[in-house]
Amino acid sequence: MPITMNEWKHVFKLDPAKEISDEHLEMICESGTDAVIVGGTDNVTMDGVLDLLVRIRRYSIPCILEISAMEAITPGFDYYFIPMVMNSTEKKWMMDIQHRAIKQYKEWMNWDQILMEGYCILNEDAKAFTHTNSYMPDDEDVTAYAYMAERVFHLPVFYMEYSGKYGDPKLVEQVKRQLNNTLLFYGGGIENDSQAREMNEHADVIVVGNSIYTGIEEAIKTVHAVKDY
Ligand code: 1GP
Repeated sequence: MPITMNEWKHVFKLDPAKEISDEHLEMICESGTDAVIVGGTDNVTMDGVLDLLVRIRRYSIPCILEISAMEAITPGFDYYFIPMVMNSTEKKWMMDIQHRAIKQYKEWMNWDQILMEGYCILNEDAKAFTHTNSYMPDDEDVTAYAYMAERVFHLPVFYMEYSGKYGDPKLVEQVKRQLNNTLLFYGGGIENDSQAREMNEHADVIVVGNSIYTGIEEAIKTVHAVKDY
């Protein structure tokens, strides 16, 4: 794992299928956040990914591609995150697409740059939830997935994904108690500094996505809410 990731607290996630102005992108990249992730579920194209990569590269911020579509993988990012959806009902999303990617690209894969994420998708209305045929786990299921992510699969990241919905801070706290080495990422519905602080109490890293597009000023404040200056 890249050493500095242990110190991260906040990342922004940009969707390559959505428009962002140069002005807003500059606000994101110069906000003091720890990294920018490029990732989305629908309409992720090579053009959209490359456009963001080139524009983010004007800044010194670490830039990560979260891989959701094989056809949109490109070199040039600092890191590549590969989700394994633990609460999918289909083995495909936990194992098979990763297997296919490794079979095809293993000669070119630099494992210093690649991190696997144990994903648990917790919003039934999220596109990723239906796309991956996930089921809604109860709290005990979720904590068991977190435990498995660390103890069975030794994954560097366990990601509680509420995409589009603010989640349950008590469950985030319970999940954190399962983890000693695996980092806990929380993403979903963070729109302001108090939500950012609440989730950051237990999650190692909070991910702010949608509010970049719906309320940039408030979204920027989430950085200062969780980072010490
Ligand atoms: C989405 O977890 C991220 O993958 C962030 O969620 O878009 O709801 O902020 P939001």
